[in-house]
Amino acid sequence: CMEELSYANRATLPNIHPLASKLLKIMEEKKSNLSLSADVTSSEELLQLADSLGPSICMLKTHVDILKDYTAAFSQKLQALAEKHNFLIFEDRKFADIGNTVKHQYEGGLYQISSWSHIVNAHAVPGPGVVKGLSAVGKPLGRGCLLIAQMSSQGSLATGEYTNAVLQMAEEQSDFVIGFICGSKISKRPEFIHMTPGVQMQAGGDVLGQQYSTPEEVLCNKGSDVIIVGRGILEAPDRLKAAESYRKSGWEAYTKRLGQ
Ligand code: 6AU
Repeated sequence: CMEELSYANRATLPNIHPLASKLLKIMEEKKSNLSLSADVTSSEELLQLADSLGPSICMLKTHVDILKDYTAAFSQKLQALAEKHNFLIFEDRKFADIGNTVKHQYEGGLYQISSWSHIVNAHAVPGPGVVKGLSAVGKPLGRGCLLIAQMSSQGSLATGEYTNAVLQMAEEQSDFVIGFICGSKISKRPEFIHMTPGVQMQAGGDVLGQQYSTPEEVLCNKGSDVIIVGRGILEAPDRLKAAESYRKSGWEAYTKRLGQ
């Protein structure tokens, strides 16, 4: 565990992206570095989750393309809940095409993601054009993007030189890129937010290659900022109780890292 700037201090850095600043302030206010990965297939269930777990989280991550009943009205209701409980929405779309195509995928189609999601993510495989395309749509709306620098799954190819190239790409477009999906802290720039999926109370994995680390390991030892938790909460007998216990573990690990 190493000493460093608090979330609150990072929120006021002169070069911080306004959306990154907003997220860091929410984290400090709610004492939460927990993002719920709301991987359910019914809109009603997702809205119920957002309303009941909203007070415990700093961000709600969606995969809207797994909903069997998505409507524009759903996205409006989700935005209202984000306002009510003060969390950001992150659509985990993992854009990975040429700039011109991702522009359409981000703005248009059935989901019109840019109209309701504060944050999206992208693979760096296509090169900087993927970020340029997303930025053309999202920047005027005050949106932000996370680049996938590492993955939690077994055998991931996003390692080493690839991860370094992602870092470079983020630095070159820091007016839209606010941070990374990664397993550990990879950038020294405190303006970037590190977010880590593959988190459960017990290390382990699933049968399809997912690999889990604990909140303590991710936030304290690996130096990441946000834990993204799906099944650790969704499969618990009491989801609210589970979310609160991840929030508490996450906050304790963070304060330990700060040396408080
Ligand atoms: O906690 P889980 O395993 O139930 O869910 C993890 C969530 C899923 C994945 O699509 C996502 O996190 N994810 C991502 C993201 C957020 O981009 C990257 C990655 O490397 N691993 C991963 O699990 O919704």
